[in-house]
Amino acid sequence: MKIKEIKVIVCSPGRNFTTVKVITDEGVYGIGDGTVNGRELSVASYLEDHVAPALIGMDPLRTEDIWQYLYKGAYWRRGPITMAAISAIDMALWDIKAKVAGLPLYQLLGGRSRDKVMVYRHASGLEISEVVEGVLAIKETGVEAIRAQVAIPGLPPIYGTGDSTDTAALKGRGAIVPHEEVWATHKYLPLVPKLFEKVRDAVGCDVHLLHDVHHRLTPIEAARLGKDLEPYRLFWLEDAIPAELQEGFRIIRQHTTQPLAVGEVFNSIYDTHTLITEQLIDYARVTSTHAGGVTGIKKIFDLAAIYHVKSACHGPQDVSPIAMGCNIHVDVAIPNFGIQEFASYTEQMFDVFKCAWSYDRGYLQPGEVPGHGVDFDESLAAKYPYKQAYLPIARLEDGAMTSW
Ligand code: EZ4
Ligand code: CO
Repeated sequence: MKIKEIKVIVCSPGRNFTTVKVITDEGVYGIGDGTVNGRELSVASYLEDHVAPALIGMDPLRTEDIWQYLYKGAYWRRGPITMAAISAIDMALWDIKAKVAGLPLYQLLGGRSRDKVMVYRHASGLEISEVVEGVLAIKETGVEAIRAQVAIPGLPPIYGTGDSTDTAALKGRGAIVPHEEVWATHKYLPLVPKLFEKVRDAVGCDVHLLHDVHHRLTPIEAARLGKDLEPYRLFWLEDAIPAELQEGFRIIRQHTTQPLAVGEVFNSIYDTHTLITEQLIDYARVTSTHAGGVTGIKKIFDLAAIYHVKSACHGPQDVSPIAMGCNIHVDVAIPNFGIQEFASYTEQMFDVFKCAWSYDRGYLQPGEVPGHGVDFDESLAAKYPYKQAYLPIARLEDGAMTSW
């Protein structure tokens, strides 16, 4: 079997997605996700200009060797664009391999370790009361784990609490630029414990509660927040600090028993290995699109398993339904699964990405069809061309960029 053609498609059925289709000379094909929110075209160029030409004629079943070839062969190892390109190809190759084997992907990863995959879903709002209502409404649908976020009073809604996510503003000179929002740590820090006091009161102890800081604190501020949240027994505190400096987690760990999660922006095992081997975190949030595909996250979670660190794949809408499918296959197979983030997708997205995986009352199933089970409707995708869009940028109240 040989790789005959590689197609790269950027489409926007409500959000931008970079999708790859690897076609073999025997007609079997695989698809993969290389979406990097705000940089979708860069991954497409990387794949079209540098990856696709090199892979034509290769044996698509040499999944590990092709991963190593792309990773080491680039000379410039790691980085979000390179790793998203490798991730997309890797997912497509695992899809092909599992289709050839006639098995759902999870069977090639060791088979099932569990019957179902627990998710967490998102509740947010401008006021604490609105968030409490949201949490209760989600609980009603059978969900057992819920992330709660609230806006800072007196400031415009921040990322993750209102509509600011993924907005782009049109500047005077006609360029589309990221929306800018305002951040104030001293207003945020006392607010979050108040939010969780109310939420915990409303839902009781059966529901797992989570919170995402989106990398906006220093280690000592995060330590303070962790201590303040301890009475509410959160499942985790996510992305408490930016983690380029992994040592920062040592400071948080010295002060609080609050479980910690990090890793949605990580793209390799080297971003996580200090955090894992020093047991500075409890959940690794790497996802198949950004950390090297199925091959990449399997290596990270296998390392994590021996250090009591669990998996928690990133799963917002900008991780495409293809990557979500791959994540679910890994989730169901590994022994140290923790939880799966699940933002679900719009109907328009589900029309373009046909999924064998399914969601029901707080749990996901990978589906039983050969491959990873997600297919891509190319002709429908062509009706939704790329639309320039960005994640928001945060500035302090005095207009400065943040210190983190
Ligand atoms: O910031 O998907 O945990 N989930 C998140 C998401 C991410 C965006 C980045 O593209 O933090 O909202
Ligand atoms: Co997050």
